[in-house]
Amino acid sequence: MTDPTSLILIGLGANLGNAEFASPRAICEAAVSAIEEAGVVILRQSGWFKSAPVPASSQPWYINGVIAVETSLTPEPLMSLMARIEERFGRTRGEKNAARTLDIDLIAYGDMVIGWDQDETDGLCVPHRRMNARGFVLLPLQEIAPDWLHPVLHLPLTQMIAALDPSQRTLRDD
Ligand code: PH2
Ligand code: MG
Ligand code: MG
Repeated sequence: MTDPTSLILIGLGANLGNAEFASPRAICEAAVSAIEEAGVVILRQSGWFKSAPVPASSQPWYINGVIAVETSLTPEPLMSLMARIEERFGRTRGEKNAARTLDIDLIAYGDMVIGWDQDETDGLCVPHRRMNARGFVLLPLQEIAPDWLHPVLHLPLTQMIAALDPSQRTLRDD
């Protein structure tokens, strides 16, 4: 098994449909295919989860999932590819945390640490700055890489999941 700390991890989320796909889940599934068609190899894919919006709001619940991939793209070009796929699925950028047709986040790039010493709003940050406090990332990730360790916080998934705020509701979308 690949060393879990060497995995490139991508999170997907959506809570709106678009003209082509009625449901956020269909968008997320199509987004995984689009990532694959772009030449990125999908090594592992979690199940889909439904999760209450964080922070709590009256927005629709999200569909979330995590994939582990193999690619020769370094973080910046991989992020650009993800942004292009978001746009193709109708993503528009409005307010922070606004409802969206598709969000693709780089959760981790092996044990690489980038941007943690910079202001939150500046540029690329891996591991994703708030992934340790998001059930909709941690629970799918636990399915595909249960032994993953946070390269900055040095915490295992079990510990980050145990520390989640109880308001974070993340359920399998079977
Ligand atoms: N993404 C956000 C903000 N809030 N909440 C849930 N449940 N799932 C998300 O993917 C999500 C969110 C910003 O990217
Ligand atoms: Mg996000
Ligand atoms: Mg994003």
